Amino acid sequence: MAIGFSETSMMLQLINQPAPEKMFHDHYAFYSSTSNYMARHFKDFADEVLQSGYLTIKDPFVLELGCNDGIMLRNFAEKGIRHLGIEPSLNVAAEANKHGVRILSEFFTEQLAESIVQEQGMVDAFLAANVMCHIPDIVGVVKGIRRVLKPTGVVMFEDPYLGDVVSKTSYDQIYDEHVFLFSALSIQYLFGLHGMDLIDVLPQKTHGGSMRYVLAHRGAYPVKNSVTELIARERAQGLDRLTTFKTFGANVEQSKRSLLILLKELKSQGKRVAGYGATSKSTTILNYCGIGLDLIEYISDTTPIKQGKFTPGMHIPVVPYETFKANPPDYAVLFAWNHAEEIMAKEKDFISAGGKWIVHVPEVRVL
Ligand code: JHZ
Repeated sequence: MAIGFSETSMMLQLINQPAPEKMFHDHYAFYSSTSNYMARHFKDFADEVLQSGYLTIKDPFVLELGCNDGIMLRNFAEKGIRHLGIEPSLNVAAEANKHGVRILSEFFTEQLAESIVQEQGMVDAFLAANVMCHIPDIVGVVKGIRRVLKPTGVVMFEDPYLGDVVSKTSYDQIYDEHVFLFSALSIQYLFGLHGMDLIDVLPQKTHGGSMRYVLAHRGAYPVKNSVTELIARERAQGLDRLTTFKTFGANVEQSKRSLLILLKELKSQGKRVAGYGATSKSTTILNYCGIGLDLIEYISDTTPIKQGKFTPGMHIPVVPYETFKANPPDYAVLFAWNHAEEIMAKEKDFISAGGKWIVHVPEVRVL
């Protein structure tokens, strides 16, 4: 897997982009609701949309792209607000449906936007979380948004933030589903080409550092200072220059070396090491660093659909959480490092029994 950067669009992206049908189908492995923190986050996101002042007071219509198991839209459904979730992965969409969420199981395109407008009208808010960066035909999506969004409507979407990936060397955010890693610079450029303004930016703690972007049709709303300030910070960080990503590449190699030295040292001391959280991110670390069963004996994960399977490429068994509880290792690599707070609070027994955590962000260390 290789990434490329354009100094014109200021976009960082995968060179080879996988077909969406290969990633999003009827046995999609990630259920958004596996973390309590994320459930709270999306309830807050829904409340912020409702209180934002951007929605029409009479019968607002909210659309969410890639609504997964309905973790956000259920908050609108419960309040009787007109909504629609677009979710091509049938298994997670079925879960959303159980929570009273209205679903269309298709990929979002300009044509689909047209039929939504014809059949259900234009939307006040177009929402997405950890979805926009997954879509190779991002231009098709932006064109669809332009069609479906009311003249006074807003787009609010969030994704892992490139500024955090660079500053924390969290290279595990680069994997097949993450076709792009966005910044305010690249989003402003992309939507600007299609007559839309970036009007606000709101940093989020989720996924190890995310950014929520707020966009509207050109001139519909004033651009907030937050945008001007973040763009200036991004230029200062060098997110508009190729050299920054060359340095990032060198930091990634250093991170790989440190992790391998640590794991091999623990192995030579006869310590047992397992992984915690069979995240998408872990696939990048395992394959890039060449970490297999010789260094990690299993990875524990609470998601039933992942259990009993093997990690892509390195074939480490993914086991139920109960295995971790019954047979804890000496060291656990925290592949779900973005959920550290929630996990540390839950795993006090592991620590008091002498267990230790290994994290690789922002640098490799034992906690
Ligand atoms: P988590 C996924 O990435 C895939 P991942 C996707 N491409 C994306 O963009 C983001 O999410 C949004 C487990 N777990 O959130 C559950 C425990 O076992 O870091 C999950 O499998 N115990 C859509 O996979 C995994 O860890 C726990 O206590 O990198 C966490 O995955 C907790 C809290 C989680 O996202």
